[in-house]
Amino acid sequence: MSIESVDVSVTSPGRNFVTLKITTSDGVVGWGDATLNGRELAVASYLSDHIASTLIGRDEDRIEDTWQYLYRGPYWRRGPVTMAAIAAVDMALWDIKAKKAGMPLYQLLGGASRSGVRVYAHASGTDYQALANAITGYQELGFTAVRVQTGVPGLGQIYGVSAAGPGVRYDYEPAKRAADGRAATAPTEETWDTNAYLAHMPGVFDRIRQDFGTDLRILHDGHHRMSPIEAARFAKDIEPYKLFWLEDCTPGEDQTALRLVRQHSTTPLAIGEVFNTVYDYQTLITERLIDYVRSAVTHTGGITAMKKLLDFAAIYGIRSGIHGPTDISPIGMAAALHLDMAIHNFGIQEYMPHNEATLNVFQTSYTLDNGFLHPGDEPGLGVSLDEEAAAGHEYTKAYLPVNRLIDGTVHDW
Ligand code: KDG
Ligand code: MG
Repeated sequence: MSIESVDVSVTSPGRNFVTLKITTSDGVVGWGDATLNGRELAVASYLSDHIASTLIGRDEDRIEDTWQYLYRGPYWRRGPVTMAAIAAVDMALWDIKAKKAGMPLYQLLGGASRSGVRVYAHASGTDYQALANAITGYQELGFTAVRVQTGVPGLGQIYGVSAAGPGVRYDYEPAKRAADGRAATAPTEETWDTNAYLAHMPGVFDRIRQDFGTDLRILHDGHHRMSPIEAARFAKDIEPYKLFWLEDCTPGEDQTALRLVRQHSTTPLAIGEVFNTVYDYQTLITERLIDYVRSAVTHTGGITAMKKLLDFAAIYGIRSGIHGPTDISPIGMAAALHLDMAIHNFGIQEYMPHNEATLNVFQTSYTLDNGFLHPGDEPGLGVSLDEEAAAGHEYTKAYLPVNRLIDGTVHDW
């Protein structure tokens, strides 16, 4: 049998998603996620203009060979656009293989290493009380781990904080359309002050520990905004609050920055949502500078590449913390859950539920039970796209925000 057709679709049920559909000559369909937030059409073009025709007639079972063909073959390697495109093909081929085997994908990856996947939810609030309400709401739903982000006095809208009213925040979405819901023409801009942030956050963690005790797993995302020495001091300052992890404390491309943070603190570190290959982690893993790998299956070359990356991390005692915001489609989320189930060095999985419109377009079979997700036992990934429903949501350009310091200097967002 062979690959008969390769179709790319872009749909926007509240936010944009790029989906790849591969159909074999005997009619088996595989789905892949190629969504790259704010740069969706670049990946869609890479897939439809450069990759699709090269796949027709290939043996769908040769997943490793196809991965190498797409990675080494074109000479130009790595980067988020290329690796998201490869990831989508890889997911679709694993989906097909598992469907042909009549098994959920995690069985092909070695079978279940656990009964469910512990997830962390996103709690945020513009002030402490709103944040505390959100944490309580998640606890009432059975979650045992929350990522906490809160407003900083003196700053307006900042990364990770939902502007919605009190209660559980399921709705944080950083990619912005225009105010009237139509296509944006440029990113919104936010203002940032690292000093104010560093002064404010330790007190927030202190209050959370006082109010919620020691059992709650607390995660926090620095979103690449600190210099190495600022991050080292911050990680040391928050040590008493025993975070599950501090994520992305420094800019991702500077691997050796984390040496300094490590020298000064035992706060566990997570990084990698903007990484695309194992090479982005080479120093971090071999020098044991991190505790959690944060890559998205969608942005790091798919299941084939992620399995190798996580096995490499396992040798150094480093665990998984796969990226799972709403800009990973339900297909990418399912791919993460199958890996999470199968690998030994699972740490935690990020979970930001998709909105109703998205879940009307993608049929999912994963289930949430008391803070644990399970990918379900349907053959394959267990997710598909309703193409008719998807066609009703036209692509609408949206951008991630740009961040500036108070004096106007462009800073990492
Ligand atoms: O597209 C960017 C988002 O996925 C990212 O900002 C979310 O940092 C993020 C996280 O940890 O989920
Ligand atoms: Mg993050």
